Amino acid sequence: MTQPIELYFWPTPNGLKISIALEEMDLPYVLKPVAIGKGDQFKPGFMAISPNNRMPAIIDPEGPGGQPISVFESAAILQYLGRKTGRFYPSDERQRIEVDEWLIWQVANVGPMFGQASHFRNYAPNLVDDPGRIAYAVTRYNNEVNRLLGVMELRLADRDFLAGDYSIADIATYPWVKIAHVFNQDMANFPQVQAWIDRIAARPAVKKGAAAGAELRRRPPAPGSAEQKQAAKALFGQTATSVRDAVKSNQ
Ligand SMILES: N[C@@H](CCC(=O)N[C@@H](CS)C(=O)NCC(=O)O)C(=O)O
Repeated sequence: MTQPIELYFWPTPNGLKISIALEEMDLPYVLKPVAIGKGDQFKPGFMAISPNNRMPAIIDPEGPGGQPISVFESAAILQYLGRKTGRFYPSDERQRIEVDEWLIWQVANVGPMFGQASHFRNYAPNLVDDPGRIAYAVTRYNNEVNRLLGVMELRLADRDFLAGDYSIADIATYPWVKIAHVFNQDMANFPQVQAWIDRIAARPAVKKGAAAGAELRRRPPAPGSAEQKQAAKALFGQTATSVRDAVKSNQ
């Protein structure tokens, strides 16, 4: 019997990429929650498989040669799962390069820029004390979100998916882009992107994967609340020293 893949996960866009992929690929999996607002990402057991103290990560008990393997970084995980199953990741080299381009476009652009837009919108401490001071950052990252939606709008003008057939590039991009409206984006300006979102959202496996860990999900904590302070302590102001200390205190 196939042993389930362990998915180290929290229900954020980066985590949901992998639950969606596992559903699409019909691979059995178990969720291993990593409560990033509480500092689980610094636990030595997790750091051993994800040394950048970020989720998602996976352990596949039946990796290459039938032996266990761990993988961190969502793009590496998606490529691994695509190669393992032969699904949503073409084997033809030209088609594969196109998928890689858009997959890496996602992890190098969409994730970081949407992530920073979310940070300054939901977490930056000056939001409470002095909202004017972070206006530049909010504008900067919302503009980047807007620019990236524009890139997608052009790309999708004459195709249904980012790179050939529906692929791991779409799976990686979907959980971030479907929440673009949160960053003051008017999706009426991006009809091709909205149609792409609707096309992907209608897939049964996407519905299932996007609901993974629903019981763990909460609204971003209110600015200034105790919960926000705990999350801010775990998540922000990380330095080499603070990460090393957090790992030590979890030993
Ligand atoms: N490039 C990474 C990004 C992963 C990432 O940023 N994960 C965030 C949650 S969305 C995280 O684990 N944060 C924990 C922390 O900041 O300490 C990937 O694509 O896997």
